[in-house]
Amino acid sequence: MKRILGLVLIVTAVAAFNVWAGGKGEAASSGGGVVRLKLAGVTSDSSNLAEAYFKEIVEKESGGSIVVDLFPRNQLGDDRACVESTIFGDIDITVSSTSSIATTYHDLYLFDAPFLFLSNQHAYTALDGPTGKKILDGMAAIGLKGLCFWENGFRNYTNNKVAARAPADVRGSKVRTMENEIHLAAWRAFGANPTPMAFSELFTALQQGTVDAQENPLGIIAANKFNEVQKFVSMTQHVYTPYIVVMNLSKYNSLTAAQKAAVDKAVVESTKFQRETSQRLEKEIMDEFSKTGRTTVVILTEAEKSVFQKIITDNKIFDLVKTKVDHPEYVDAILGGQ
Ligand code: TK8
Repeated sequence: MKRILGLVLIVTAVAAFNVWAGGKGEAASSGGGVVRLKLAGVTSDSSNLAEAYFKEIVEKESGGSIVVDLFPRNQLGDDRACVESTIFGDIDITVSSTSSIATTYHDLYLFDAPFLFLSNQHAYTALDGPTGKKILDGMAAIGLKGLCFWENGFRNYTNNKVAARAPADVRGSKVRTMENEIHLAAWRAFGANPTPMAFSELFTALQQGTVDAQENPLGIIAANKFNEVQKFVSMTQHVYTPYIVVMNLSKYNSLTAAQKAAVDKAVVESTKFQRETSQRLEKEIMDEFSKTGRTTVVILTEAEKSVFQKIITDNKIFDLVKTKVDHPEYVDAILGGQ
């Protein structure tokens, strides 16, 4: 009897300590009952800031019962490697470009369709609406909890030779693309000579001239200093690439209701923050490129962009997208404004 009473006292004391320590946010390194989440981030400043913001909210809202350890700037590997580690549970949360993992989760090919989104707002409406939710929820089939979509941004073509404004200017150029079939097909249709390559090899390839050109959103171009090895940034805005933030599903399910609520709240708030930051930084990056003068930002008119868009239509790239995704009806839903 005495022994049982002793045990009850100890358990109660430990629980009380956890509540006290948690409430003061002091449970961080004590281990006892604290859940540590390993978060792998990408090489974009807006994402890095949002990763830190996510950590802050989760830790505060969970009363210190969750600690998020940040591994920003792809230090644990390329997006695809990190997502695979998240499926296995070696990493708990990963931020990844959707295009990098479309081979693993086919519905993400949807977002590789060039000129699917013509504005950031259209992207947000679709990604936060019913189609986006279905795509996030569908990730359960591969052991992931799809948390949300952040913004990598509209992709732009950079090169060293010409202030590109038209398909004729990219003809024959050896442009690095992601290892993604839709991107390859689109660049072939534009008349370029696309070369798929891992992102981690890209800077050196540009520097050494293994490839002439690449395409990425402004935030990635600036954070990886591609502007130091590329003279022209043409604002082709041919593909809007979202980031998808994923979590190991069993890890999410193992959290208490209160901890899940903390994660869910951080997801909503960090998404708003990340997109606002992405838009703000894109403006700053354009100003800075123009000011330093080393990189010329080439603004395409709507008419110039629509020449690229027509090539996508004429080459039936959307039909190719529909053969790659598991749910071709999502393409039409998004085109219909959802
Ligand atoms: C960013 C990477 C990269 C992607 C690429 O996380 O490979 O070009 O756009 O920016 O996934």
